[in-house]
Amino acid sequence: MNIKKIDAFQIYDSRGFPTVEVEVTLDNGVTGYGLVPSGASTGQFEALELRDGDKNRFRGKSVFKAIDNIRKEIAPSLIGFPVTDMKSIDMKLIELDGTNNKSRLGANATLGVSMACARAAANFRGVSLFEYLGKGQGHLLPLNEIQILGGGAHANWAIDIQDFLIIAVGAKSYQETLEMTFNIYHAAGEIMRSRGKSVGLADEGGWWPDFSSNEEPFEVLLEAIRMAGYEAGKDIAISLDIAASDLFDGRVYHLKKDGVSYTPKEFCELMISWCNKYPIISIEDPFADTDYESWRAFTEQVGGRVQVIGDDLFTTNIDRIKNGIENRLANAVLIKLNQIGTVSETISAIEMTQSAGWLPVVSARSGETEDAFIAHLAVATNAGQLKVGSFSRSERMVKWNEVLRIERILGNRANFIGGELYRRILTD
Ligand code: 2PG
Ligand code: MG
Repeated sequence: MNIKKIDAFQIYDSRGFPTVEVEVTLDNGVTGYGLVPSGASTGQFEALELRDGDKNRFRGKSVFKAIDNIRKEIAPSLIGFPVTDMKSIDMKLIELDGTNNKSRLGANATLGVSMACARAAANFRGVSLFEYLGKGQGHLLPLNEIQILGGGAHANWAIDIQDFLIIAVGAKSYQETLEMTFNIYHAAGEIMRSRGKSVGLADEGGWWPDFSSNEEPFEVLLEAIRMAGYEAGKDIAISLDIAASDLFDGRVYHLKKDGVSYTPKEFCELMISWCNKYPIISIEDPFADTDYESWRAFTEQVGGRVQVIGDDLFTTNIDRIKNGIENRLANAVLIKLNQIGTVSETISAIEMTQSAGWLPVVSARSGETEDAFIAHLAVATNAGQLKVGSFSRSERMVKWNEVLRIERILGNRANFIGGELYRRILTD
């Protein structure tokens, strides 16, 4: 079944910023769409998100050039292509762009087309997207990593650390992870309100804190876990995204809220001390994407008991992941479609991560849409983990809810192993 038409439009993401919607139509009239997300704490090695930069329109953020590239360059080259040949479609997009970071056509252009083609192909086959992407092999429901408190670039630097998240390691089912999260999210909200610390919601739906230090959130989290009736470390573990590239000036790490700067060695010691002091199961981007030495030292010391995730470090790029595996920089990889710009390359990144015995975490961006593509991607690849931000706001909930629908479709083929997953990497 061949592609008949590809069209693109400017729509708006969860921050109200312009983004790309693509619609693909097949010869038989079947269609598929793809909506492109957008990050705020973006890594310097990510594929390029093309924005117009015209200060007179949408503060420079419109995406009309990317849309033009889809209409004028990508569409004419892909019309007539068999839609189920995902690899060739994505190869064609890479070749058409011709750069190593999608900077000519824009990763927002290539990704929108790649996602829309995948969805049109699934629709043509009459199967769910996860079944199409996973060739019928995807059955593992993800353990969720859910933000309770937001900070960093997502909350105007109310605190320096970007995400305080929880993982329901004791949950017996996917549904139970949501129930446990619900209980803790609302307990945390109550605590914040009663202490006069809540000023609203951060970009990903977590509570926007008014804290006086970067460690105060740990207390609130631990109290919320207790108040909700769970045991920290057993039922619920803490997870952090430090997003440390944003804290590093090339020489030292700054925690402005605490008024302290740390050399890489000192910052590594601080991260290790947090892992010793709090029930942390997972930590993402504890160091800048150039500070390999700290990554290696940290992973060597705590990698046997803590999941160490590279986000800005790897940017879903197989060359960077390969380097990370060879140099033992981490033991897990954050996976974001728009960091690399096609669905096939994203799946290759997941496969490379898994074949090294590492864990992938499929992730949303802080600027999200109503597209639940990543819920399908997580199940399709048996990735085992999904990170979407918090437990509020529909651009987040649509992903958690989509996994519930996938669970119903899978029926008794669905599998959930919860915290057991970490046995694959944590040996201590
Ligand atoms: C991250 C993401 C999602 P952003 O750092 O992991 O939380 O943020 O999309 O802003 O890069
Ligand atoms: Mg991150």
